[in-house]
Amino acid sequence: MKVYQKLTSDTTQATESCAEEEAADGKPLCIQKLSTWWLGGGLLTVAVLLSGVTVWVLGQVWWVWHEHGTPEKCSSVPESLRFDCYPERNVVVTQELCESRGCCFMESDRPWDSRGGLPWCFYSPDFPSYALESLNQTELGLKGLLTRKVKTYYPRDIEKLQLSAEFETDTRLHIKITDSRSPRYEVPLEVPRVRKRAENPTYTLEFSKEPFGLVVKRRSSGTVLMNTTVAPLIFTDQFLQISTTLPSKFLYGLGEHRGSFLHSLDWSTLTFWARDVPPTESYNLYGVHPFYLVMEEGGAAHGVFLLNSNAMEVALQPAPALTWRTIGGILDFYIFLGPDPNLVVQQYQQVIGFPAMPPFWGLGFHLCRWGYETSNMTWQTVKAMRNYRIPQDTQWNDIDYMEGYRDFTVDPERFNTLPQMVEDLQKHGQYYVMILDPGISSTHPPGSYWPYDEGLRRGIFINSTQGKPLIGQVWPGLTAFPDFSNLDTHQWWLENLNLFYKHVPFDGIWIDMNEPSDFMDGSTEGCSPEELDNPPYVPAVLGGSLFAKTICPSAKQSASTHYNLHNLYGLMEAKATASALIKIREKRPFVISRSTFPSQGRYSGHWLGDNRSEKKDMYWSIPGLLSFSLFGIPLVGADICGFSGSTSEELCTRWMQLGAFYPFSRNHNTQNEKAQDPTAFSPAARTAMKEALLTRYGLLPFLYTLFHRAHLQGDTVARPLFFEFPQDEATYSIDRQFLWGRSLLVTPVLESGADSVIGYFPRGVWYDYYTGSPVNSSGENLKTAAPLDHINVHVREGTILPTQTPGLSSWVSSGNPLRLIAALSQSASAWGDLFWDDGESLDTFERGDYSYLVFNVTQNTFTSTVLHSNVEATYITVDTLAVYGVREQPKTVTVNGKETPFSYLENQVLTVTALDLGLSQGFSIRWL
Ligand code: MIG
Repeated sequence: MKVYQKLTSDTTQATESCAEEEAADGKPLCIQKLSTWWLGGGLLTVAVLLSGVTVWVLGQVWWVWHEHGTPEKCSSVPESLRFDCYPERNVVVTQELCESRGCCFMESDRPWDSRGGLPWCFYSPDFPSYALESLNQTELGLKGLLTRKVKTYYPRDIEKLQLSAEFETDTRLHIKITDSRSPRYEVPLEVPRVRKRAENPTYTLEFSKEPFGLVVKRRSSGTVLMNTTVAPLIFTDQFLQISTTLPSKFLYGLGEHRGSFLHSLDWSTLTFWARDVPPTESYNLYGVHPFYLVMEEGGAAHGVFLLNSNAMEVALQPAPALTWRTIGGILDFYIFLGPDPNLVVQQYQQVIGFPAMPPFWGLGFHLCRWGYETSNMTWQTVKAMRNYRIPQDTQWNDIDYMEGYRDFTVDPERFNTLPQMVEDLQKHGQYYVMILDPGISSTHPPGSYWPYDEGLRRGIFINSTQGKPLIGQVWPGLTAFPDFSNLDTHQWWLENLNLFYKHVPFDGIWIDMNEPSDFMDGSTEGCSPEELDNPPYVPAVLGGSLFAKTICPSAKQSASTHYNLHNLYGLMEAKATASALIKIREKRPFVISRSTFPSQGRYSGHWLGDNRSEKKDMYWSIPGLLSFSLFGIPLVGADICGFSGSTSEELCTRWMQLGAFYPFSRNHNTQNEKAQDPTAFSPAARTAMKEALLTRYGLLPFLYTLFHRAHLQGDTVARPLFFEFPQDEATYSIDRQFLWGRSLLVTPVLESGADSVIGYFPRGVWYDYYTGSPVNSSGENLKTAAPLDHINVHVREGTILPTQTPGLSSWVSSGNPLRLIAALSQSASAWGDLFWDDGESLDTFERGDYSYLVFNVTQNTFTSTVLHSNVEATYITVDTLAVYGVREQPKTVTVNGKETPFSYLENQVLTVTALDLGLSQGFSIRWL
């Protein structure tokens, strides 16, 4: 009773007072025995707890409930703390069904529906759980044994579990719960090994012995980050469940889903199972990212990652609390203490891996569509873009280029000029990317389609339970699916790409349909009735079954069953594709993948899938970008102007402006819709789009530097405002604006018919990016002009941006002189940096083949300091310095001590031009 009351009155506080037992070495360890959860629930309840459970007792309990109404122990559980005991969606939960599970049934006037809602059937406080039998010190932490004496209502309870808690770093706690007797499937992710136990952990860990539970607190504030004592732990072979309270309602992450960036905790359930479907709220989508970030009171943040690749579900409720349900693998949690949200995301990426450094051209503008009927039609678009002098780095082709939609083929008639077009692109310093789908056509007579014949011969396809390649159906008709968990498959994929490259020397690869998508449910033969295809519990996935529009979970892959590997398909394909690109081109690979999983950023970027040409889809793209920033996949964007449906000139103009600030900027369209590339519109719209792209190209040195920082240490590129202003709660729900790094605030127009936009400006000075005019905000919503040819972008005080005269391709841009913009803080200082290299070689940072410069302003002096230098940076020069926020007109300006002409405008912008300073040497510019 004590426990429950305390939890209800303040869920952020710990349960009972902890005995403060310290382990021998003084490390945080506190074992407490929670007293019986409930003492006042009547004699029978006590009997249950004291004597262990017997069917007879449960029967009596049921009888009492039935005869005397709801026992107090049920009615005392406050609504927000009711943890769903009957999450099955295909059943109408009756009192009888509920009580057969030993749970509390209470109808409520709040409707319960298939997507969540207040559960009518929930755990009673004395629902049997595990007991912590022993706890021992290990080199890195603790190891314990959990036992369950009373079976649950799902088959195959694992009666003995091994618990390990490793204090990996001062800000990272690793908790793993698995079968203590036999190994279970674990995600094959290479995570860094830790050898030494953290010395000054910023967290404490406490346990409840029986029922078992753990409590993680932030040491400095005492905030309870996790408390799993609120509901029973369930660990059966195919149903694993653990619940925890959350210290606040500010919860982010948990993708891939469509919705606002800040999750609603009002009884919603998120499902995780890679699925090909146009993004829709509450559906499981293309990728799976079981990672969340929570903002605590006071501005600290923490994150939790569940390393598990099975179909899963996360139920959210207003307590605030969260329940993980997965149907396989183990419970393998990493908890990151930040305390700054930027640090949380960095710490997460220390586990999953930092993202790859993209080639410079990957940050240029990409143009694509489904439905270029011929290579000449594709080429025409490229020429039209050049003709109108609109920046474009990359031209893409969708499945149209293939013969019969077969991978590694080119339609010999419609796409006969493809090789010439690619050559032409490359001559112009532009690039070519084409799509590949994983499904390999299986219906061609032997000898007529090498990828299939050879795949069969090498045994690289996923097999059905019958031991033969599983056959599904995708674009080419019947197909087999390469098993990318097998390294032989990587070799076969490489050889196919190599052969294709000889004909079409592509620069990057777009991997689609890799959930994997199947137009059939399962296979030509359906799936088996067995428990892998039809597990005892099926999360609330779209279609109601695990094989809805994908291959059978029972299918066999070399690393494990598809049941375990499904969510990893896109990751493994991306890995094979990136490594093939490296071998073929010997340059940085460029891969964009639809399906993703943690650590994907190491191999690819991501686009947000089949959106629609509607303004709400334009809005959804921002929470999409921000979520993938959290997932360590900074190279992300949505189909600009919308994929399906038909765009309007106004929408497409606004979207091109917003899309110019997507880290991955691609306009893509479906087939049978009218063209939506910039050349398809009126001169006014076309010009506005071109201007937006020129702005992007001008900012490429800054964007590239942000990507370097992402690669180096996991900084985000497209960044939520609250990452920079964690003390300002007004920023916590903002997802209609975002930052680039710490410095640039993007406030797009997301409405139609607007000529102004209201955006939140955190406290401080923000300078108009284009003019340098200051906006002084007290931390408020401000209205700014936004005519159709303008997107609002503001520079944060105290930052320095390296920009460049934009060219029509990143290759041209990258040779142009720099314009440095210093936006002074109220104390007249500023800071910024520049990473520069050849833009395409492998591992330039790792090999030291780069330049890194730091820019500073203090005491009226701008200084450039070279921290690392190689030849690459010497070919560009600094032409201009613009200083925003110079309060008084200077009398003189000196460059390296020499007086120089300058201009000063009324809006407090000081400009010095024609500097012609090399980047390889430090310099200083002073105004007095
Ligand atoms: O079944 O390749 O999301 O971008 O244009 C549709 C055709 C397959 C889905 C991708 C979309 C692409 C389309 N593909």
